[in-house]
Amino acid sequence: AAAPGSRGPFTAAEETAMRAALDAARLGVRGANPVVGAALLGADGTLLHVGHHRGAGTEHAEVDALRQAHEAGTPLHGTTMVVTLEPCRHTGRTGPCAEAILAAGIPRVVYAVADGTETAGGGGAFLAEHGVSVAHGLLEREARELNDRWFLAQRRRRPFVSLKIAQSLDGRVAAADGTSQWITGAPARAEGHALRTRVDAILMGGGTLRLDDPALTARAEDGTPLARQPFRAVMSTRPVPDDARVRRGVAPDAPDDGLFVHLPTHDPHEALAELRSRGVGHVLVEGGPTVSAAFLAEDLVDELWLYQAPVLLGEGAAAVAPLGIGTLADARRWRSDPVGLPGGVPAVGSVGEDCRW
Ligand code: AOF
Ligand code: ZN
Repeated sequence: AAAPGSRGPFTAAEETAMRAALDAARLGVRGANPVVGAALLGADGTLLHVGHHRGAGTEHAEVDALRQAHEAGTPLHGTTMVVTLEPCRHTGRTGPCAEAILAAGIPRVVYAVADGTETAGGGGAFLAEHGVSVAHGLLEREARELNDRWFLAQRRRRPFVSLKIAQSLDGRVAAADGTSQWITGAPARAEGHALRTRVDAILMGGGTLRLDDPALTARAEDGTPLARQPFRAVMSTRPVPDDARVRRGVAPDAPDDGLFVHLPTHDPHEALAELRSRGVGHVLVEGGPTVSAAFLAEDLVDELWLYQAPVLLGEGAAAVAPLGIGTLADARRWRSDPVGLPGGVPAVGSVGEDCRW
């Protein structure tokens, strides 16, 4: 269906407000939900309030801006709501924003990019049908880039998949006797925890579970658990032992914090479908050679974070189990995107899809 309303023209004040909304959106946490910013623009072109969405389960950007206006007693007649994503039209964990905007009596809405989801889309049409002046497409490219992972996950109807591998110079993730802690240095491990805070779920396989018994929690450099914890998923057809650390989460005395997920399958598609049904928009696979190979073989890796330490391990396990690639013509090629870690440690974040962090 054609997008509702017009594609402009836009005033200079609307463009300034959209830039402010984009900046505000960047303050949000990327995850199951997109990052979104919303700016309320006065009739005379002054920027009145700027709100943003703080992550899944919290109020939407438009609601944040409306709440600020309410608290400040700002009159809303003649104002324009400028938002980086089409206002939602559903009642999920929050919302619907389109109805809140209509109820507030705001006469004009400008958004950058459409929300194409079945659940939340259609807010623009709803507003236009109810007599609100709706325009879209202002700074659309910037707004799309801001949520490129989220848009990709929507198109694929599965969570965005990042694969993390910490390996030796010779592509091993453990020594011959199975010892693996630690191959990379402290800066790479700190970066790994920063990655964990940005995803909705971390996934490992049964092999890694039995070998390393990882907790899969997100922690600060000093070891304290971070406020936002991802799901901890184990993909294995075998039972997960009752005393596995992954079951206990950040509080060892709380046996079940609701974040542990057992995925009793070897099929990564099935695993992703189950995670998606729990609202996971971005999963980090930190799973060991078998799980890494399972996702790579099915072309399910959107992004690879490769940490390569200057160490040789010789006979240890290869980072990725055999993929059945027999000749160079069948090699999987990636676009490499070098990034520097704090402390000058080089790493390579190779991005398989055409999108950036
Ligand atoms: C908006 N404004 O700030 C955001 C929107 O689970 P919920 O209720 O938070 O809804 C999430 C969906 O709403 C999300 O998948 C996306 O389609 C939309 N996000 N919409 O109007 C916002 N974050
Ligand atoms: Zn909303």
